[in-house]
Amino acid sequence: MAIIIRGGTIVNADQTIKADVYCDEGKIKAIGLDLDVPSKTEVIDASGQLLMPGGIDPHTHMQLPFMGTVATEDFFTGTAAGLAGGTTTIIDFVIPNPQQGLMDAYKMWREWSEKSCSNYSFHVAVTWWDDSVHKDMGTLVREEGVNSFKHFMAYKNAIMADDEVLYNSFSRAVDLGAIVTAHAENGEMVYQLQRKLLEMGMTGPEAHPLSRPPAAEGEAANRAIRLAEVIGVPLYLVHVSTKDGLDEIIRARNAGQRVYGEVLAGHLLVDESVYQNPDFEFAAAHVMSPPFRAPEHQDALWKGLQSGNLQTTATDHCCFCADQKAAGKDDFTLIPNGTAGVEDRMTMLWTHGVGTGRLTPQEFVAVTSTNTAKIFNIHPRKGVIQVGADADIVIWDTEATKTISKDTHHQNIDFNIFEGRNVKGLPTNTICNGELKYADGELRVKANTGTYIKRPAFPSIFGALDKIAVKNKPVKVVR
Ligand code: DUC
Ligand code: ZN
Ligand code: ZN
Repeated sequence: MAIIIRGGTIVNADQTIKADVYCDEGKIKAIGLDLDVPSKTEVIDASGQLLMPGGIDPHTHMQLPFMGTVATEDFFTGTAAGLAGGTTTIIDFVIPNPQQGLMDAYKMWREWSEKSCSNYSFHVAVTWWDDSVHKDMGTLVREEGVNSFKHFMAYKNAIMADDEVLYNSFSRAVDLGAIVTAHAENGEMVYQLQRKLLEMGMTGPEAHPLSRPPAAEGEAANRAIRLAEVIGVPLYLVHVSTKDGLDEIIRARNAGQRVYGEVLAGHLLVDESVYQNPDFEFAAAHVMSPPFRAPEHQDALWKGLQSGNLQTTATDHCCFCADQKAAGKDDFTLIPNGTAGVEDRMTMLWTHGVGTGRLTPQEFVAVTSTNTAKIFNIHPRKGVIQVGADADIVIWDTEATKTISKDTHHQNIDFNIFEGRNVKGLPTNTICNGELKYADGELRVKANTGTYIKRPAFPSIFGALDKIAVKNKPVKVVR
């Protein structure tokens, strides 16, 4: 059914205007004051509220098989929880096991994700290399709308990509017009530190951050950036958690390199003291990689977001419950890594970003939606409220408050890293592809109603990059 949203103020990343929005057939069809619409149109009164582009979380892991178990949040419950928090699109990850074909893994994830109830898309991880991977990357870009490839520089003996894989994959991506992304932690350093800490008898979750020091991120960020520089491929670093990683991004951006950085709501708002908690369940519930950090890193991350050196916010939503975390009771390296947040990202960013004056409402829209849409080439279909865009809209009550809790959240996990936090600024209605999917505290969702979003390759960017790469072309000296 067509919807008209009346009385609200539209906040896009580039302008704020008071206007009604008419949506039909999944699209925004008209914007203006006192619009005339067909009589059967559903009317939503948004007086006194903001209308913002639906949130895009570029980093989730629904039902991920990982570390001997499977994440509890599936594509239905996870996309529903996202909608309850104002997020209308997730970009999840296909992660092939080493030696598993990329297309095989991609098909598996597409099957699992059919139960989604919002928009969803996939980055595909390159975890190993041979000719079939080279070929499958081409098929994914040309036929399946995958324009981003992920590289785990950590998780040695599992999904870690070494420099050879990184080099091959980055080179293939640049030829295809795709962007590369990386989880930047030096996997060898982490592995050796884990062994050493265990030998020292440090078996609890307090050892987790010690095994993944900021230098591990700084080194890997620099390595990925330098490889991308030489190859000429745009690079997106996921979950930047340290000043060390951020400084590498700033250096590269100042040198004119196309490098982007993502920050997690969790890294901005939870600090490393959680690992000192004497309660194993509490500390283990916070085990994710990279770990939560000391406050000086959090300050740097906020500044990175404010300055535009970090462009996007995400969650790395990856749910493991207490019984799963218990696998690492006697060995912290066996605690499944992951924490939740897809439902809370927008309100936590609003409360601590806009509510504190760090971000303007327009900047909030940029870092929760628009920038991600642009970086991953789905703008202006997504990330903006304008005629012709998909009707993904969150209606936002800046005065609404709640206290976050695992007892009331929609996420399928028995813990919330933001438990007890008071937030101000919440979605009252979430419209996804023109359908009202969340209204006044109630989800109105059905499984298998989501939309897979294809993301085209970047021809124009690569024209420019080719020209830059020419600079590095060898010139044979004639003797
Ligand atoms: N980090 C996590 O904490 N979980 C999933 C994968 C990752 O890189
Ligand atoms: Zn990661
Ligand atoms: Zn992740």
